[in-house]
Amino acid sequence: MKRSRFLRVVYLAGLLALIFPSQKLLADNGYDAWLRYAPLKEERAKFAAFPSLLVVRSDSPLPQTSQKELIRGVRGMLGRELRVAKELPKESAIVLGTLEGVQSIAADLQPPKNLGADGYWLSNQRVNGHDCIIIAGATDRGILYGVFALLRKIAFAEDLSHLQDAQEPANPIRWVNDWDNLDGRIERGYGGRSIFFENDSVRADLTRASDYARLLASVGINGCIVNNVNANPRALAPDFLPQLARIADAFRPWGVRLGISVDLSSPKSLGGLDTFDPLDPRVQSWWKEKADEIYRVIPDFAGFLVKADSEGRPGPSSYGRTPADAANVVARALQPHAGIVMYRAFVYDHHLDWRNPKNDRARAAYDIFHPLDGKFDENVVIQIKHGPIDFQVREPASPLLGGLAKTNEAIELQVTQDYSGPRRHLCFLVPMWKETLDFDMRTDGHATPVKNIVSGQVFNRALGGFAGVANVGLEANWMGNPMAMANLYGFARLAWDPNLSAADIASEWTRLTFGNDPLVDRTIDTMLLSSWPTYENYTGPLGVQTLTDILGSHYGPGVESSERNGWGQWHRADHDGVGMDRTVATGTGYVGQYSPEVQKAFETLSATPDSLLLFFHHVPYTYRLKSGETVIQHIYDTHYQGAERVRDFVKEWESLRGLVGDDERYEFVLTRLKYQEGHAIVWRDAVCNWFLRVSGIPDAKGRVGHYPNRVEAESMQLTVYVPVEVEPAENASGGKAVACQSPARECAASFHFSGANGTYRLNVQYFDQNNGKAKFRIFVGGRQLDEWIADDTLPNTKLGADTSTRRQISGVTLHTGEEIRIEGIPDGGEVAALDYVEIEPQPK
Ligand code: GCW
Repeated sequence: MKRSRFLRVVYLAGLLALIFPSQKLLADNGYDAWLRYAPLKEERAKFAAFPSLLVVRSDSPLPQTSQKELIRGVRGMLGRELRVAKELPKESAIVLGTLEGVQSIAADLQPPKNLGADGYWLSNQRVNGHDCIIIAGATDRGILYGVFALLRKIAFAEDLSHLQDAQEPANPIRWVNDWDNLDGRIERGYGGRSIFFENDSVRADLTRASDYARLLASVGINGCIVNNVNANPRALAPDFLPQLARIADAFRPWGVRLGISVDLSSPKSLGGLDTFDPLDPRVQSWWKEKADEIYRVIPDFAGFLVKADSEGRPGPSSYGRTPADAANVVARALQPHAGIVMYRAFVYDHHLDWRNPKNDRARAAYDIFHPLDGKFDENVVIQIKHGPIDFQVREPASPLLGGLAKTNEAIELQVTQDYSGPRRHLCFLVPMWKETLDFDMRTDGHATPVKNIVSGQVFNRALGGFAGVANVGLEANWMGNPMAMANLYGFARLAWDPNLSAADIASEWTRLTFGNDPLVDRTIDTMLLSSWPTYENYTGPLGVQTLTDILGSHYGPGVESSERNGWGQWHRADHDGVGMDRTVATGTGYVGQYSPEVQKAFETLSATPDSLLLFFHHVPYTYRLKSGETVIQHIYDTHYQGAERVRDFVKEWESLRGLVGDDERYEFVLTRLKYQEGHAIVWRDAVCNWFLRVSGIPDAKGRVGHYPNRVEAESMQLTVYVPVEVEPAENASGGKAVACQSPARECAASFHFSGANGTYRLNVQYFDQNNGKAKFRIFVGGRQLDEWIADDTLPNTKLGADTSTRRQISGVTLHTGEEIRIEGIPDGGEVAALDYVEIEPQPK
């Protein structure tokens, strides 16, 4: 840029800053997530005595990263520029290094003894007569974690005058898994395309990969599997490994080690052998040579993640071998290099005969892996999904978590909201994870909560920990919704310390993301903490699981999609009752996989908690819960309560206008919450109507099937629009919609308002397919009220619950008899379909 132009730009920027308040210029697209380092305001005064000098001796990469990060954070939050020195000066300072390192600078320091790997010590000490802040790490990684911990304390405006905080992670393995395909798509990813891959190669620009590693490091994550568990053998190809090495280089300054998912058939499909039988010596040498090749280019390679014999993936069963045979062969190849194998316990038959009431997918992991306990090598870790099925909205803790006393374990949690309202529904999963982590397996009759088993503590295992399926993408806010980042933050914080409470994690995240205003903190925390039970309420309560379309997007309702097929996610609802009988006495025997004490909690109807009733038992709809309510009425009520609660989320968020730092995130989240408000109603109606039809038992409160404020599109006066059936019927109001099908260029639906004169809110329920951008216009008494384009990217091309959405038009004055007319202009495959218009008195 020429100098004169540069000056013009600077001048213009200055002028803009004068005209617009600074907040407007600080638009936030969510990229910085919880690392915003937003300037502290009046709280800055608390840091008047904060040192201006930073003493660092080590030139190695992590201390260097730590130094830069500290300078960056302090600059952002306190507006101070730290100076750096190698020797202790005659003024107060921050001293940063390993435990030995800081002692070599200040010999009198007494750091805590036996600080575990990756632990840190933050402390306020007098050194040479000056107040100093010590940031010491048990390892280089610990230094970095200490820096991030101190920066968090500054962001929370904590008093640092009595700083004394020694922490070490509860779990050695704190990894994320990203299900990125090498072509750039992400399986169950909702934040855009891969930050690592495009066109079967590693991206040229890995800025996002290194920024991701920074985010991860800030909350203690130390490993990342970068490709889909449904692995492409190309991940191990000779020309691909140097490309992977570039990602490892981007991660390394942040202490994050790279690992990859591997396809167990690679010796055959990639290596050209005629077998991948793990017990064939040629296969064994293939893995050894491959491991050596990897470590030549990635010396700190973390290891492999394996999905085998699962959902069509190749595995040892092809040769009559066990998961232990397979895991050990791969593990022995990695062992000389200190690499590990994470072998997933998500192994099951997806062609189960649904007619056999004894069949049960929930049994699979335990049935397969428990007999192999003790047969796995020391560098194998069995990675176990937290529940026995598949990241459902409510599952009991997987019995396998308590069933491996002589084997390393890690718990797999799903950060990406696959079954929990991908990117659009607020669903903070930490409270759900906490329930599993705190669940007491009563192994050998002792208190053995899951968190202490997976950490290795209960059975004295050297390895263990957490794996979180993150699936971040190229969109600016990483996960498609800034609120979804609370799950990534929470996952990592739990991996570090599973004893943290959900409330504390929520509050930490909120304050780092939106600032320290107590009203903002309280409001957002309340929303977060109630969001999972709310989602459960309007999707599938009582442990029946998420009644979503399990065969497709896992998004909208698909109550019957789980039934009469081999996938084994059955709820077995029929005319008489609902639920899976998993008892030992009369059911699938799944309950018998738990320790005797836990069995007692689930085997009988009277002992089983309502929240898991239908997971363990098949009961008639008239069965009375502990609350005294019948099952069917509970299903109706919770769906109404859930949808109602989302309405409150919108109001609660609206109360924060102007308080959450910037407008961009505020508006983004508001749009999402309003969408969720409408979609929760789609869920409510679909599930309630399905149960009404199947059970034949009406809602005692008269709501289900009666919608007095609605005018169905198919009953309006239609011009060119035609009524169409929606499949399944419960996924549209009245089972029908109206569509403007080609070759029509424009359609209209109209009716006359029959209510009293007044001010109303109009909810236009329409369908936004992802194969076009239809236009809508709405007129009242001939005057155009609103127009919009259906250009959202909902996950379906068809009319149904995935694409059903609403336009809310508030404050509309209506007169009795006035004509309301909606025009639809189709586009591409999108047919400008309408479901209904609901006219409700304008809410206060
Ligand atoms: O729930 C299923 C998902 C698959 C996923 C699988 C797994 C990666 O539908 O998309 O595949 O779980 O966890 O392996």
